[in-house]
Amino acid sequence: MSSTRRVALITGITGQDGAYLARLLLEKGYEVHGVKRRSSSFNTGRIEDIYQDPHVPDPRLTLHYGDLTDSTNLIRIIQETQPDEIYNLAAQSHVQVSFETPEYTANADGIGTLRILEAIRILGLEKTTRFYQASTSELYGKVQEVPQSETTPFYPRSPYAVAKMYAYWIVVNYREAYGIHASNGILFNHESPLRGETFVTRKITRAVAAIKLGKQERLYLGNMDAKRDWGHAKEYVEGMWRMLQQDEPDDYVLATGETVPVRQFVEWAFDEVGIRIEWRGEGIDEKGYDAATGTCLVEVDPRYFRPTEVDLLIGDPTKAREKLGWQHKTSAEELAREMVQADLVVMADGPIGRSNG
Ligand code: NDP
Ligand code: GDR
Repeated sequence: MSSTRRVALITGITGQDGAYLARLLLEKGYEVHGVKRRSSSFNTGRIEDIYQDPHVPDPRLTLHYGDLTDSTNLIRIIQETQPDEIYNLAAQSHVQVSFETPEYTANADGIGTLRILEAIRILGLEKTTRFYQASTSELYGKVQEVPQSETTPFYPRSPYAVAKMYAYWIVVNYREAYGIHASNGILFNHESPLRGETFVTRKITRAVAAIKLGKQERLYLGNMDAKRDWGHAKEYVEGMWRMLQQDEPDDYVLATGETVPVRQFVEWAFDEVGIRIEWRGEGIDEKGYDAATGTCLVEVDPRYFRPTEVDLLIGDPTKAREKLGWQHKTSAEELAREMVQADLVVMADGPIGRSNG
């Protein structure tokens, strides 16, 4: 192990952001360690191309079994790896699922963050290990003001967002109380071909690809009036890294500054495969038809409505632009088209897989 290499530890390395961040840090010359959960089937698909056999000498990427609900495990991993930077990306990250698993979500997303900060203290790494927390635009919840910035008040609207609110404030508190270089990235929605299959963008692009290939008949969605500020995950992980390179820790919004209704994302995705969607009906009776053939392709299913919804997110990334020199590049429309193209390849290859979300 080289002593000059910077060492990073990523929790949630098997997720969308973890996969992009691991690649970025390897490119920058870091020695990367990742925390991976034990699972009954392989869960390393997103990092397949950077995976290194543990038998190679002097590996640059090492995976450790772990879980954010297990303090002693986290302490041991941090002690063994002595990271210069920790990126806490692990979470039960699905908002709707958090209504069904509120206690687990609080444990992993809220207390899990505390466990890592405590591990830093217990091991005496307050002055040497920098910490990034994956905070979220879901903290804004019920609309208080637009666009939403670092000074906008929080009003979380789901067990997920409430758990992330605890995490946000414990990070601020440990920064102030113990001088830890700990920063919150308040990231607005970011997507990619690696996005989890049950988040709305990926659900749409997978369905569009499957419908185009004749493997699926219809796409069922919940609230299509919801508006999101969608950027590209690959660009957002660069912003995370930049936060930890600052002399002082701080909290930053990463966003595009543009907002798009779910319905519009659906239209772009179908357009990419040459289908123009025509909408008829309203509310739960709204349906999307192939304008050329009259076939119904999109339908509302109230099971995807949330007990409390976040209607409108639009971020103000001015601080990140001015202090970090960070800016998004990919528009939501470009993202939709890239994801459809990627899913056409994925879907052509095998079974479409089924999951609710
Ligand atoms: P994903 O759902 O794709 O990945 C989550 C990761 O966390 C996976 O590696 C998952 O493991 C792991 N994980 C879940 N629970 C635990 C646990 N108890 N212990 C250890 N690991 C666990 O999320 P994203 O990559 O999209 O998001 C990364 C982070 O950023 C999350 O914290 C999310 O809440 C937050 N965020 C995401 C935004 C987005 O738009 N993507 C926006 C703002 C914040 P496994 O692969 O085994 O499931
Ligand atoms: P979100 O993402 O809740 O913003 O959280 P998601 O893609 O799940 O929902 C976005 C919006 O689309 C509406 N919607 C549907 N959502 C899903 N999943 N499935 C559907 O069928 C559907 N139909 C309509 C939702 O109601 C919502 O308004 C994501 C996660 O990555 C969080 O971890 C992260 O913190 C936030 O983004 C920022």
